[in-house]
Amino acid sequence: MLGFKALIFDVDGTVADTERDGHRPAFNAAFAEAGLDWHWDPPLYGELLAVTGGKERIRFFMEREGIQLDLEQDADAFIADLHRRKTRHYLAMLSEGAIPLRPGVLRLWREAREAGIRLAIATTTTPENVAELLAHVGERGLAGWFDVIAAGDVVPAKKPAPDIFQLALDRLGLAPSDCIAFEDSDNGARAALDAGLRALVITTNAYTVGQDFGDAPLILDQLGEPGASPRVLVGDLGESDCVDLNALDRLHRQVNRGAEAL
Ligand code: XBP
Ligand code: MG
Repeated sequence: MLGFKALIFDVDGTVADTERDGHRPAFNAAFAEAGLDWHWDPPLYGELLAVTGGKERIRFFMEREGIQLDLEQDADAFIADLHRRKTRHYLAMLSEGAIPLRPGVLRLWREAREAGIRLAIATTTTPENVAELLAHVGERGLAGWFDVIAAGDVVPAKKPAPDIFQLALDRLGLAPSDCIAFEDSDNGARAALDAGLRALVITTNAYTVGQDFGDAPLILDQLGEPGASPRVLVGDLGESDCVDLNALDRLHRQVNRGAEAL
């Protein structure tokens, strides 16, 4: 009997490597379409990823570059328009199946579903981005596997605030100790841990490797597949050779037994 009831996944960088070759070119296409000479190359985008949320990231860029709008221009409206353009470009990329799921993600979702473990998403990106990604990764009806998709502007504060994970827990009707969270970044790890999700799995990517993931008990370079083991940076998988339900149950018991021992 597995000791946990739900898996809660971040999206960008966790279930798919969306940032460098997805969101970033979509931002640049929006800037060009709006007649702006802004260009976010991969290193600059990596710095801007310190701020979650596309609209917040644009504002952060403008402030750090000292970009001033004309007096009659409303900054919120200007940013919202750029972000709508960006989302349109990003959705177009997703609709062409441009961005696959990371290794092990669909396998783990299938295993969880077969075992009666509930699935949820807690992400900073927009709900339509999540729906379009899930609709084009080769598994029909995938969005329907999720009991909860908590995404975007539905909470007052984005990651590293815990709000979106708290909303997912509320909508699941579960306690943090019933769940295991999956993230890729320092902001995401902070958000999950501050929501009480101590059973936290980090899968790093080129932008996040080396970041501070707090007390995350399991940090790897991917979830892996049977016969294609991930590189484990913190923690261990026990008898498993990839992140499967047995490895997750072991992690969940370790974290919660530790909590009981406190
Ligand atoms: C990552 C984010 C998002 C994306 C861009 O979200 O911070 O803002 O970078 O998407 P997460 P939007 O890791 O929580 O999935 O432009 O739609 O915000
Ligand atoms: Mg992420």
